Amino acid sequence: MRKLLAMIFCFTIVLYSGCTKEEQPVSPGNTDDKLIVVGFSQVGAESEWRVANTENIKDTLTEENGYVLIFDDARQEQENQIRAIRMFIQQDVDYIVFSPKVETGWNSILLEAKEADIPVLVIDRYIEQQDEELYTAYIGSDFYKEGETAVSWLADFLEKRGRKEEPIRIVHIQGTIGSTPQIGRTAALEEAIRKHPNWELVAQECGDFTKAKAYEVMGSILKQTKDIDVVYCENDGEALGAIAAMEEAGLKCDPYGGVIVISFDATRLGLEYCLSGKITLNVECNPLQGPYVDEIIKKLEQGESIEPKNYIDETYFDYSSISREIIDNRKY
Ligand code: GZL
Repeated sequence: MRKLLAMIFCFTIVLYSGCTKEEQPVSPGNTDDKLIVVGFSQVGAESEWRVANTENIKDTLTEENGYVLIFDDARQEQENQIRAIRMFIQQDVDYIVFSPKVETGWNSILLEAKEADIPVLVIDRYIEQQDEELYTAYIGSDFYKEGETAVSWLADFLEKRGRKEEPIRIVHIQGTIGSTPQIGRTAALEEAIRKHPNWELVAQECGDFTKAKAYEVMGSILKQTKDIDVVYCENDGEALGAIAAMEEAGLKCDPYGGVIVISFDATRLGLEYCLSGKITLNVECNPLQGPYVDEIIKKLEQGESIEPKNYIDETYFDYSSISREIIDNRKY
């Protein structure tokens, strides 16, 4: 008898993997609630931030919490995300959740999801919106505000050190071109450079949110000039790559007369660099979006109204405010 039960149980587990929502058995424990089937298309695994974002979604959309999660890693290719979303539509999932690698190129596939009557939740990055309402809700960060936080802090820091009028030579390492965080964080810096005539952009290159690419482009920049006051990196991975390249070239990265490094994400690794002073300012970008997704789906399941745009609260840390205790208590 136990063997027969074990076989039935294994067969049930196999059913979970590829069947549609109609075939979903009820969740163990509550006999009347069907599990909510969610297809999640993730950009990739390019940074510590992305890994934390993925882990948080997986830790939230669990079977115990009433879900079957179908996960796809697009490995940084938009085509893979479009293919995954089409697969979710064919599997007739209950919801589609995705973080769009870039803002454009989604209208056609999201129209297919709309025609299949499958609600889409956009997380993390944003999509360029045409006339149709192609998604149900957005959960993420205000990236321009993150950039504004960084440049306002920098202006204040320089003024306090009597460098308000001094020439400030800035290297800018951008994230994935066309992604919402790159667009917002870049716009804030470029606006600040327009406002501060003594701030000069000596180089602007794409680091694609990775340590390896940032190390490579920073190395090329250093062959042209080492007369650099600030390096503005659009995530922690880029900051680590740029710092490695600068230290190899004999430059010091610190707020005490060295190169001022600004970063975004405030991952635990990035904050370790902040504690050492190698990163002077780290603006938080919160990847813990799973609970927001769970709350919105549960509201939709109950027919309750939801906010179409949901921004996550964020803060910043600098070389003087960061501490071992803060880092040890961080969730990512
Ligand atoms: C921001 C997120 C960015 C992070 C990077 O919400 O899209 O992508 O800042 C990640 O670390 O690669």
